[in-house]
Amino acid sequence: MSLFNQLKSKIESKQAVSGIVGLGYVGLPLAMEFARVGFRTVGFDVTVSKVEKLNRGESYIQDVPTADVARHVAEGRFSATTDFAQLRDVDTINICVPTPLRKTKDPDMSYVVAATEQIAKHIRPGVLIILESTTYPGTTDELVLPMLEKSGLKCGEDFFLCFSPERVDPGNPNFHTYNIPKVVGGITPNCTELGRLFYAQSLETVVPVGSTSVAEMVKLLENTFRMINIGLVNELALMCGRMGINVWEVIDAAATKPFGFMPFYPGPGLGGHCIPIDPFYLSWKTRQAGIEARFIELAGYINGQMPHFVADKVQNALNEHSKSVKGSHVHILGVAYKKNIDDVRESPALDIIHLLKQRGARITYSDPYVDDLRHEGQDLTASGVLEGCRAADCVVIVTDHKDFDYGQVLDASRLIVDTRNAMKAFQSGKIVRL
Ligand code: SAJ
Repeated sequence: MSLFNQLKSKIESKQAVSGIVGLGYVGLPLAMEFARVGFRTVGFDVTVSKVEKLNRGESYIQDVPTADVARHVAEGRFSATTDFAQLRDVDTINICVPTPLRKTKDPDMSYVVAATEQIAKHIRPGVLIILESTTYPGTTDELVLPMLEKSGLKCGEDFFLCFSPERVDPGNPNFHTYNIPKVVGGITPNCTELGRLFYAQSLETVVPVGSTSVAEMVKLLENTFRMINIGLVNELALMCGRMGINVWEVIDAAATKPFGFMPFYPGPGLGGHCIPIDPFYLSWKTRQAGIEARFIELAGYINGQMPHFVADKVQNALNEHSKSVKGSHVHILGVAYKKNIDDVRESPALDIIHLLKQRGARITYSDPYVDDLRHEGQDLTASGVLEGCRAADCVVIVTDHKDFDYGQVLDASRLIVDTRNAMKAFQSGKIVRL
């Protein structure tokens, strides 16, 4: 029986042992889905504390209940290890490691390379390998495949290689790993078929595509689409600000169009570990091909200008109250990169705080999800919301968490710069809107 048919029957009978490299917000939920349907699953990570926590049956990922980890560990269906030699014992391997940007906005492939090196070291015939980390089109074919074939094994016959973009949306109450359609593309049709079959055992919808590059490009289109449309409405906010038009009213009214329109909203800038990052994987690659990704560059510039625009708004608002930024107390409401989560990665709040400090303001902040802000040179501890609002010369709403009582904020504040339209229910001369 061919290696393809051997692996096919192992997957169909759920006898295949699944391996997940990288146990973060993508890898751990995926491991739980495979374990849930009966695959023996082994998680691989370089962080000892994560491995120890998981083997104690504890979760450290917001969307993965500890009870799930505990059950799968107790029933012997899931375990974690830092010993990559155990890759020899698994039949499928999902690579779910970070793909950040360097300061130069070039892709940092070091995590993917390190994971692939480990896999190449322990690869054996009959294994299915799937890269899930968001990356530029061509990565699987040009970077991962050659590293694996150095073993002498032939892709499509001895081992099988696919790309499948991760679409995890942390904190999303409706969409979870099992019910988010899964795109998968292989180096060969056999690879694609095994990838499709494997995911189909545990995920509701699988979308096979013709190649790894198509699958890589799908994810970049999805997130570049968001980044560019956010850039569009941010530029609209700048225009409307100059023309004295309420951009929020414009967007809400446009959103009544039942077709052909999708609302995006202006904001203080673009945060997170996906949207500000992924499009630059595409523009980096197209530049290698001699094509300038002008939309991405322009949207990146506009989104990057928003923190400066907010700092100017604060300066002008204080000026209207005969106060300079220098020496004023500014209280920031919300420092996470988007509402109702605790993640501050790439948060525009960090830029806004830096810019206002540069102009001499004294900064305090409140964020129910972020107790301490020790990021990118900041060293701040959260203070009480109303205490901060009462004491401040100007309050800036940067992240519109649901937990804030905006009526109380209005009563307690002298002046509010609202970058999220969080105060849309109120009319007051104290409010300066984006
Ligand atoms: N933002 C705006 N205006 C908008 C939407 C977002 O300024 O209209 C800002 C947010 O405040 C944040 C940044 O953009 O700072 C990114 O926000 P996001 O809503 O895109 O959230 P992310 O970064 O968590 O994006 C993830 C992505 N998921 C994956 O890559 C798998 C994205 O594809 C999802 O569409 C998005 O979640 C989502 O819908 O929540």
